[in-house]
Amino acid sequence: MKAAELFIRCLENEGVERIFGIPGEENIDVMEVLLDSKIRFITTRHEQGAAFMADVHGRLTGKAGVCLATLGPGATNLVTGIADANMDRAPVVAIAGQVATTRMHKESHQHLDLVNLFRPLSKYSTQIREPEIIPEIVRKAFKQAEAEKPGASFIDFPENIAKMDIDGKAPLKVQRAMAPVPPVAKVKQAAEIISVATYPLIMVGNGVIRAQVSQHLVAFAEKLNIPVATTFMAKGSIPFGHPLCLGAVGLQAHDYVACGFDRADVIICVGYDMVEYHPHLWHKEKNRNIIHIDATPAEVDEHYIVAAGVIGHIGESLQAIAAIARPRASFPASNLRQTIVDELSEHADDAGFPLKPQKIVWDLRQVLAAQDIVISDVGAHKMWMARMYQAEAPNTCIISNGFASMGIGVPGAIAAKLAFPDRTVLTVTGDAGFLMNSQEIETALRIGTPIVILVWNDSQYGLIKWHQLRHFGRPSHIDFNNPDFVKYAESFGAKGYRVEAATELVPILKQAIADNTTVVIDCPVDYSENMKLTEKLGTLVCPI
Ligand SMILES: Cc1ncc(C[n+]2csc(CCOP(=O)(O)OP(=O)(O)O)c2C)c(N)n1
Ligand SMILES: [Mg+2]
Repeated sequence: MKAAELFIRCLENEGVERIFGIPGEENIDVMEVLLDSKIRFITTRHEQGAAFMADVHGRLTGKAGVCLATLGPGATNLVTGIADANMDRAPVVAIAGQVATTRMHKESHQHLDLVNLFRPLSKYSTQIREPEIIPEIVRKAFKQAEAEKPGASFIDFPENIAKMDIDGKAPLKVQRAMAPVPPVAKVKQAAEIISVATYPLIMVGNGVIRAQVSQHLVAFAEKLNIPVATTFMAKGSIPFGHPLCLGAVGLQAHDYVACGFDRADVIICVGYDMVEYHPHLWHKEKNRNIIHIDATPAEVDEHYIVAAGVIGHIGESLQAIAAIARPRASFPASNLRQTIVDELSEHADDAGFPLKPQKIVWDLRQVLAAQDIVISDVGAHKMWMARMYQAEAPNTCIISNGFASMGIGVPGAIAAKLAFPDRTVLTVTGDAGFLMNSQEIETALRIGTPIVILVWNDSQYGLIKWHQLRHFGRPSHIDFNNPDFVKYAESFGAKGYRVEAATELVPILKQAIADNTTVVIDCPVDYSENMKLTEKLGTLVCPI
């Protein structure tokens, strides 16, 4: 068989159902073999779109998303999405074409050293130099991408190798390592610290969602009566409606939930990863007892010196500690939770126009069902979504907060809809982030994935303005003009709606979902609320 065919057989063996990408000259053999494969190729309109689709597929399913590009410029266009996946711990395998091995030693048309380019953006970056190593390379790429902590693998496939004949080789057996049972001594140590704590607090990171151990987390918190805060990327790991849930931490300001950290003497970090929320932001004083419960040892940081590290299967660690730790008699954070809950509905009936961020988030929650999926893009809208969107189940509010790249929203929503066709999928995006990958509207329409794109329109890089006002009191170079988003949507053959009064958002959202096609909603937003929030939090009196 041809090496390109062996390569595709190996991808099939990994359970790959779809590849996102753009064909090129240097991967024509792979594209040809794909015609006879059950793997579906999703042709995108930019390689960055393909990389973000693979990224979101990976984080939603735990199985590596796959994207493909040609050499040189095709591969460089993958970079941002792959870096996002890698730093957000989403499993992805990226594949690029490459020039023939016979012209790599000299200056040569479109040749770029891709293995080195992708090295800092991935866990594993390699080139196929001989056809017989294809089964090992593909297996290793998937194994590395999917193992804790997940991330990106990159494979560079030179065109002359893809054409070679290869006999006697077959895909390798797929094996996944299991997280080990946590050591008893460490479980005991953690349980003792928790038993004598006066105010323990649990902080959950995305690792809990990846390990699919939310039910163990909730049981642990309930058994020991300890309040739970989540990072942006762990939203939904405990249902917001749960009385022990304190919502999400991550705003670089002293938010209500930070009051819990002020009071805490023991902070139990579960599946926590410091790329999500740096410890100096919640542990300046370096005087709390930190318990690290995760699949991998803690990263070194002067603000994250652990009192006990319990390494192994997170669910088993939680069960084992809960079985022997002394439960707390009362839950001291009930006032705090009430304050957080009350704030969410403060603007539920606000008639102001443009719409307040709080009102948009509230209306969205009223319209979407518990299992529906929201993908947030990156900007001020993300901060409001992270802070105020009530996620009731894991992986229902996707926020990139490791690499935090703009442009994930539209392609991410397409990948989510492909993975979960029975759920409504909506992206909340800024007007800037939207235009970074809005070309994928054409992809969504062509492949028939209905998604709703809710654009928060402020004609500005809103988050940057917010930072500038906080630091210097005046904005610098953040204005731009937008196209008419309704006409823009219509020009693709999608639907477009413009919100012209606060009361219109809910009916438009309902209509957009019922339309069952790709829909763009242009929603003007009042970001004067950003600095009001900063001022409010600046003078915050903790309700505990
Ligand atoms: C690819 C990329 N470029 C730049 C940034 C820095 N950045 C973060 S938010 C932001 C502004 C986002 O503007 P918009 O999409 O309109 O959202 P808004 O803040 O207005 O809600 C910028 C420039 C980034 N995170 N990612
Ligand atoms: Mg904006």
